Amino acid sequence: MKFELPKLNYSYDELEPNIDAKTMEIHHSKHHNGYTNNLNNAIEGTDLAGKTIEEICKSENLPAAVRNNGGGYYNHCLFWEILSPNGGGNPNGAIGEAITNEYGSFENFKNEFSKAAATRFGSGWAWLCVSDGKLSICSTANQDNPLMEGGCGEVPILAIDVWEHAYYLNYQNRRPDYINAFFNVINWDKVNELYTQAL
Ligand code: MN3
Repeated sequence: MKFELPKLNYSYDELEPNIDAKTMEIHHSKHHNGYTNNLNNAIEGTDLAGKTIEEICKSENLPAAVRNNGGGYYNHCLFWEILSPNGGGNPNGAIGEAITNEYGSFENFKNEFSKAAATRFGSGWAWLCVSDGKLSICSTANQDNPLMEGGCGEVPILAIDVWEHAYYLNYQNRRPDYINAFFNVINWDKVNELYTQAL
């Protein structure tokens, strides 16, 4: 069973003006598609074939091609899922309560998450993770993620891609503006679902 590029729940232009259609098209159909194909090639005939992407990410001593492309596959699958044209606003439900409990207020959470995303040097990701109901924010380099060796080991429920390919066409060097716009398209219902599943 090969990994497949997931279909999006929205069209490429529906996240505008926060994320532009051209960026979405290239990001999904070229970048994510490339990670998917390269992951399939890298695991073919190895004992990683047949494992879930989570199991692969958690495996020790991953070859670089599997780590980079497996991370690229997993990270973007989560990223597309937690975006929505009807997203944004303040989170409700269990995740809303957990954020307020952990960070004092949604604004404070937004500041801390944005700081993690803005200060990740070079290419990488920022994450909101959960472990035993407790939330934490971290960032990783390249296509690494929290499940991998060296990661925090917690379950990711929110992710932002801060590779330049995620924003450069529209925002050029203005990563903070992209991070701010990302908050307008977060699908908090989905994040809440992932949070409650991880409890
Ligand atoms: Mn990307």
